[in-house]
Formats: sequence, C-alpha cells, structure tokens
Amino acid sequence: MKKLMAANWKMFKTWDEAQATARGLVELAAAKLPQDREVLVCPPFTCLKAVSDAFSGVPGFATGGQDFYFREEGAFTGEISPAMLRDVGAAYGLTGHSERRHVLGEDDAYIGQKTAFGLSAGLRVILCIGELIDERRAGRVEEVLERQLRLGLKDVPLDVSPERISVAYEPVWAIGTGEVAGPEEILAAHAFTRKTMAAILGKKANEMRILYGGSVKPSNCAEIIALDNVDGVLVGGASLQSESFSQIVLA
Ligand code: G2H
Repeated sequence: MKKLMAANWKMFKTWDEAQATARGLVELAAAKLPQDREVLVCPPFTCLKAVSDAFSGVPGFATGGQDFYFREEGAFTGEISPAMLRDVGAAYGLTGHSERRHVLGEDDAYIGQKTAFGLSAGLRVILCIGELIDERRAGRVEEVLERQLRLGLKDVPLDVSPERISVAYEPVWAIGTGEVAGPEEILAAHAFTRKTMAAILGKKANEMRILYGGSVKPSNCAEIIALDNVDGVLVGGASLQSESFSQIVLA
C-alpha cells in the first residue's frame, strides 16, 4: 500500500498564499516523489481550487477538504457537501479531527454519519481519532480509540475499497505542541487501531492506511514513517511551508 503524506493547513492561508505554497511543493517534491508515496493537501475550503489547479496533472498529488456535511445539498448555512468538495478537485475529506471534536464540539455519532456519507458520495475519507492527555494518564487510551473507531466506522459498508477509508491516529496532547508520541506509544496505538478496524470491517482492514499525526516535522518523519502499521502521516504546522513539507514528503 502506498504511504500517504498528508497536510492539514487548518485555518491558514489566503488564495495567493495557498497557490504559492502548492506550486512550491510541486517544484520541490513532484519529480522526486517515490512510486510508493502519495501527497495530499487539505487547505481551507476557500483555497481548495487554487491547490487543486496547482496539482492538476501531477501524478501522486491530491487535495481534500478538512471537513464536510452529511447531506448532498440543502438549507445548512455554513456547510459544504462532498459534491462541492469534488467540484473543486478534492478527492479526500477528513472527519473527526481533534479540533472538530474538542473546539467545535462534534461527537462520535455525528462524525460517523459524515464518514459514511462522504464515502457514499465518492470521497476517500480519513477518520481522525486520538485520546486526550487525561485519558492517557487514566489508562483509557484503548477504550477511547475503540469508541471513536466503533462509532466513527459504524455505517461504513463492509464492501468498501480499502484505499477509500483511512484512519489517522492523532494523540491530542501531541497536536501543535511540539511533543511527539514516542515510538512505543505509536506502535501500540496503531496495532490496537488495526486490530479494532479488523474487528469492525474484516480482514480488509490490513490494506487500509493508518496515519500518524501530531507534531510531525522533517527531523522526526523518517523514524515515524518506518514504524509498523504507520502508513502515512498527517501534518499540520510543518506542512505550511513548501520547504518543510517537501522534506517530510521525501523523508
Ligand atoms: C494534528 C496535526 C495535523 P500538527 O492536528 O492534523 O497538526 O502537526 O501541527 O500537530
């Protein structure tokens, strides 16, 4: 399975900034991109078209939305549908990012509805999961991940193509803090995630990608990406500059 090197730009960049960063990334990384890697950038909705256009015709480069709603269209002020994402070139959509859960108040059931709807509407979906520091200290990591996976993947059809659904493990205490989970913590969480996905979706879970996210940077990416059950990374802060994200993509 190809490793997915994914960027989450969160609420950063205007159209011009997004275009310049995307073009810079293509310049720095496209020619050297190994066959077994793919690049994904999830910009704010307002710059998706700029990044999709910059990636157009570049093999292995794709764009995605950071979120979407679980209806095709309608009176849902402020929301964006999977079809609208696809209309501006996006192939992927994230669900359940920790900032959606803990800043915007989304719960597991809602995230599960979006995950299933995004797949049915033709997106590739990356379900994000991860525990809070208090949950880790209380020894509740597996309980939290299991709940997030069971509810998040609840309505995913069992015949889904494995490349269309991925999970990103992002321990909340490692997001934007500079504090990376250690190899043992990543190995344990990813192995548990794989086992739980298999219990929910069957053997095909072995062909689904599990990404790690949380303070990934050029200096730690090579070590993380080499770990068992790490099939890619989801990068926030260090993906905002084409120089640092290209180093991660090629690490
Ligand atoms: C986790 C990650 C990107 P950062 O949110 O999803 O952000 O790399 O800044 O920790």
